[in-house]
Amino acid sequence: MKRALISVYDKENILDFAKFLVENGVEIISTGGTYKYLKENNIDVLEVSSVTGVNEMLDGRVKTLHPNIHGGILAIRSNENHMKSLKENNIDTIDYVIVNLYPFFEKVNDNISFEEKVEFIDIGGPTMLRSAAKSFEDVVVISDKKDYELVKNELINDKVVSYNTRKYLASKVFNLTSSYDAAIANFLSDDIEKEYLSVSYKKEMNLRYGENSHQKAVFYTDTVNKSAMNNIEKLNGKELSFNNIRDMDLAWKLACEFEKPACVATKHSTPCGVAVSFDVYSAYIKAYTSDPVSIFGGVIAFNKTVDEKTASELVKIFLEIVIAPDFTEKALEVLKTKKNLRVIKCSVKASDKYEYIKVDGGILVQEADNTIYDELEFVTDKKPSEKELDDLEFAMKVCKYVKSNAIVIAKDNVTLGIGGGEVSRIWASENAVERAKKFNLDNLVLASDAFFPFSDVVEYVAKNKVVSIIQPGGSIKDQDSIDKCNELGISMVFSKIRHFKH
Ligand code: 93A
Repeated sequence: MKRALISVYDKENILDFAKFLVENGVEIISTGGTYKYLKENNIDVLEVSSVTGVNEMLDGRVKTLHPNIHGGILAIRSNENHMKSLKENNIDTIDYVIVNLYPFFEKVNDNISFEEKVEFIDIGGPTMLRSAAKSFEDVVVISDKKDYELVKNELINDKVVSYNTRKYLASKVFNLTSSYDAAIANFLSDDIEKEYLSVSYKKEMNLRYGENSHQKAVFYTDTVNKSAMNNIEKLNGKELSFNNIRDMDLAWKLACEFEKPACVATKHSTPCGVAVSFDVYSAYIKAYTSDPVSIFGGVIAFNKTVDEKTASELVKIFLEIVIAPDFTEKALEVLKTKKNLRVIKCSVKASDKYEYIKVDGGILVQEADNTIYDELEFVTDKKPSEKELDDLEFAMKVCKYVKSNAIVIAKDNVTLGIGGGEVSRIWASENAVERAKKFNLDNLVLASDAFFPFSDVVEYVAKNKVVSIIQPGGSIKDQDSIDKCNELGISMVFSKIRHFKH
């Protein structure tokens, strides 16, 4: 007679599957809660304690951790010695192991005490799953309730569960238990310097393709840390693509840098127009006007609720995504007139602590760049005005999100020229200046993500209406740039924090 051990925290769909097994001559053994549930629903079931000869103990911490269980799972059926040992110890084989774990992934974020969270660390469940998965030659292991149907169908059609399916189910077990353990490791310590990197991500969705259409891609979300991209809700539009999620992530992070109403337009993971103003409408108009060309097909992020007036402007051009903390009902109605426009609500600020960057054969981990600067050093004869200081801070915030070498020229909390991704700082400056020139404005400010190795940038931008500069400083030739500012009568401040983005 075949035997199945069923121990499930989540009891959804188990009745139907257990009934099916019983009807097919399988004897069922279960742990306390599962036993009770099956019994109440008139399913023939034996209690685990009748197999182990020991009652559940330590408030359920020890239920199935017993040789009568693990011997019955782990014995290699084709190995005579194994089978002899089972016989000598009066142990019967277990052929199906159906377990779903204590919901640690869910509970770790709940508002419960540390000790209560610890109790949601399942020990017996993963142990049974791992035993059964190792024994996949002889044992069918189900760790996901979605697989009841798969196993049921094979049993109906072929009377047996195939080798490939058993192996697939075993691989699912180790995939689950490794991320389950990683989540526990993170919960106990999220120190990035520990011996192994424990990251626990669960598949959110398959994506149609990756950065390009010939690349397969999947979106995984963090099981432990619930930050921006696992708190998004799509209110309208086509499914999100790989590039959409990346662009949206950057746009959202930058929008989260501002307190006052802000609009961030991005293209290819690069800010192309950013503005802070007294309301979202005017922020959008300013961001749009600052570069009405690149925004086409772009991703727009707001840090405040989008209203109808703004929505009516947004639908005038082709956009991929609008992301905001919320939308008024009327705004949503307007945006929904564009059936492909992805409208995304994101209820939390970007707050990831770490950033992972893949290299061939490895992974680099660093703390996220969660600062702008702590204090400024005023290094020139001329000091920036209050208004210029405000613009310098604005420009540096944008600069942080532009690929290095990054130069941002701004005025009145609006970007006028963004030069990024250049291999020389002077070229980045030239790009920014060329764009800013179109507006024919003066009294511009400039931010640079890293120090100036020479005084050439100062000389060039001062001639092009820049009157105040913010840069981290730290070059051995800092004095040359300071002298040049003094000579040309402009101000410069050192932020002392570099914002490389490679
Ligand atoms: O507390 S445990 O770590 N110790 C065990 O021996 C054990 N055996 C099964 N947790 C254990 N389980 C888990 O109990 C299973 O993984 C399942 O999630 C749950 C089912 O308990 P019940 O049948 O009492 O509802």
